[in-house]
Amino acid sequence: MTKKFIPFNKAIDLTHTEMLQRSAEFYEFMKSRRTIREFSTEEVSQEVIDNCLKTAGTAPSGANQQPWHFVIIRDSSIKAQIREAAEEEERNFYAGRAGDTWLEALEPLGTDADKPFLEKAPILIAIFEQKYTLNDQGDKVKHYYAKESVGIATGVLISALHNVGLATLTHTPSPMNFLTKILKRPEGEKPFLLLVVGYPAEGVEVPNIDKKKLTDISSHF
Ligand code: IYR
Repeated sequence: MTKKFIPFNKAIDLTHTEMLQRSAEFYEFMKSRRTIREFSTEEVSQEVIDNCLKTAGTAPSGANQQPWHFVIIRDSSIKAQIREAAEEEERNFYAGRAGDTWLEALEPLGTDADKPFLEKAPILIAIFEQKYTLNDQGDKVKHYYAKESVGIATGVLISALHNVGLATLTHTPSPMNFLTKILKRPEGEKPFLLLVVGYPAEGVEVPNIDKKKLTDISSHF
């Protein structure tokens, strides 16, 4: 019989000094991640992507239900369909659906309805939230905290990709139901995010924006 509980093996054991150094180094490294919107066409190894996906799959999830599915898209005709559908939504968004306040908030990012990166980048990863799955009898099995769980897994994936020098763009055309159709995903799954993955284009620039200070993002009791 398989045991219900097994010993926990701590991965690392560090002194305070080592912890301090490692945490500072990781902060510096993660701070260097930037969302970019221009990609090179250089291909990315599937073995590397597989390791990053497996890393994302280690994320904690509600009742360990792992309510995520990642669709890796390299096919140019699928990318073209996604671009066409996304740009249609984005044109509506920028032409009025967003409203003035939202567009003002986006102004520093310099975004618009054109999304050439959806065809140019070597890989798109469509991330789906499994709100429920169907068991063998066809009954719905509800997933708990699905959105939180897939959000955590996506964060881990972005970090894993950054860890190997790949650039990412978190793209959320709204609504994104077209992804369900184009990618033929089953009922119970909802598109969560479209992650654009690749190497940055030569000379790409990023918005001159800051992160909030520690004192602005944290407090103590
Ligand atoms: N989805 C649109 C608009 C957009 C919205 C947010 I919030 C952003 O942080 C960036 C863009 C687009 O991709 O252009």
